[in-house]
Amino acid sequence: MLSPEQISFYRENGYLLVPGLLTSEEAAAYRWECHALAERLSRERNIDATWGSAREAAPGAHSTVILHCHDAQFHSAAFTRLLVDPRFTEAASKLLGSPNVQLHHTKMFIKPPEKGSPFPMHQDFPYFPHERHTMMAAIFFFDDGTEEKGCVRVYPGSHKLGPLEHSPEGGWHLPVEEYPLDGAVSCPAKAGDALFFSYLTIHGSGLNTSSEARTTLLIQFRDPEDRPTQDVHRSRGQGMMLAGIDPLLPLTGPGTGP
Ligand SMILES: O=C(O)CCC(=O)C(=O)O
Repeated sequence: MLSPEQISFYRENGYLLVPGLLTSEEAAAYRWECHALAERLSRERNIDATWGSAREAAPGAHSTVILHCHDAQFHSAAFTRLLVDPRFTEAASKLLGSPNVQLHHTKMFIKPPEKGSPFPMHQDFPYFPHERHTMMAAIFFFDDGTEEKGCVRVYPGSHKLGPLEHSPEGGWHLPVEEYPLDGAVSCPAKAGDALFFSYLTIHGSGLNTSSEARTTLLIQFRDPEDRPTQDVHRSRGQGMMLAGIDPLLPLTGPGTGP
């Protein structure tokens, strides 16, 4: 359960690190699932998802890699269980301010040792704009996300700025001179922690220069009554209810026909 102080911190700053949402044993089991998945996928194709703009944003980022899998719950049931884990859905519901929590998509990321790619600072808004801006992310850390491993960084309170203009080149990102990685607040995390943030919160992350991988799953979710303003970023499983109900579905969706 989140405390009133944690909820008001989130409202004020646009992000919240929840320590120990999973046990270290659970985090280790999810970490194993992620690495096994990356290995299966890498046998078939290149799963590097380094942004073109990341190569300009961080010195030394020219030959870096970030292993990625979208919609991880379609590859392993372990992730399906995490999506509906009440420790996650209760926190998500409290921060959304709605009993109803709807899945948008998931992304697994592994920043490999010594060469894990950074993410330039950005809002997630331009990727999937919505009417009421309820969209949020929770990043689960399955091993420690230290500064050296390229932890997530945020500009606290930036969610109050509203949608900002981004450059679409090499991944939607903000001007590097205006929003440098170094100017943001680091959010180091331990295995089992979860970092929640609004899709308007300016965030990014640094290079992994350590000798260990950084392994995470990002769950993107929203209030189901908040509708997209553009038909973009459709994902498998999008619309699945993680908590509560979808009050709009009886009007528009499956189950309404003969
Ligand atoms: O995992 C990270 O370091 C940041 C991920 C991110 O910024 C994103 O997926 O939008």
